[in-house]
Amino acid sequence: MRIDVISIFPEYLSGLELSLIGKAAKAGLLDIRVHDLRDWTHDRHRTVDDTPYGGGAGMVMKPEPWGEALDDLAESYESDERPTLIFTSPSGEVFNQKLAEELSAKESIAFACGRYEGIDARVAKWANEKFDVREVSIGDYVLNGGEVAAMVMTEAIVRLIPGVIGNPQSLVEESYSDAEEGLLEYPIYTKPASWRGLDVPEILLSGNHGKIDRWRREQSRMITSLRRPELLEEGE
Ligand code: 6GU
Repeated sequence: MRIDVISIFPEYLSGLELSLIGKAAKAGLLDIRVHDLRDWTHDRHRTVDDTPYGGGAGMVMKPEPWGEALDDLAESYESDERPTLIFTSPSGEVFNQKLAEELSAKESIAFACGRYEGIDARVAKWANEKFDVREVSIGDYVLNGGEVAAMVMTEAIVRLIPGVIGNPQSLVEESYSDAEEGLLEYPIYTKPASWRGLDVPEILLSGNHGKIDRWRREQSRMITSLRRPELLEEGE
């Protein structure tokens, strides 16, 4: 999979070279390319923003650098599949595991990281010609820019690519997975069986896997109903 990120803070994305994602890149499973939007400006100050038409607080990202950057990006693909272009935005559809799964099957994804009050709305409209465009948020709160959001989505997507995670069974048994009926994960324990006066639930030491499975499912339902009751309704 190829992932491109366009940002005015490319250094922000250096975290993607670490850990599991960095390893996947070194193993050739992943090709991550980070670009500085200012490389597509032509003025001395490398200007990327301007005041909003209609008034209001804050600045808006100018369309011209984005247009040129996305032109060059669109030209650079070798694959025939239409690349997916994600505009990060607190007003987008909310990212979740289902979207992560869908995106993990793509050949090429690109992130356009907005800053300030956002990118001139014509950019996303124009980009539809060459990309499958989506506007995506990572949750109901406001960040200063899309860089951290792009990293969050990249991590959630990349770990689903076959071969990135050593033991694929761990993907099956986690929160939000189909096998767990989209519920939150049950509590887990390791040795010692007794620690600071707290004991591991006895059933987990019983060796009875039918009972253990039932106990875990019950725990999942309980935790989900307490923390995320809306997930129980979705699964039914
Ligand atoms: Cl994707 N961008 C920004 N700026 N804020 C956010 C977000 C994205 N998702 C949640 N808040």
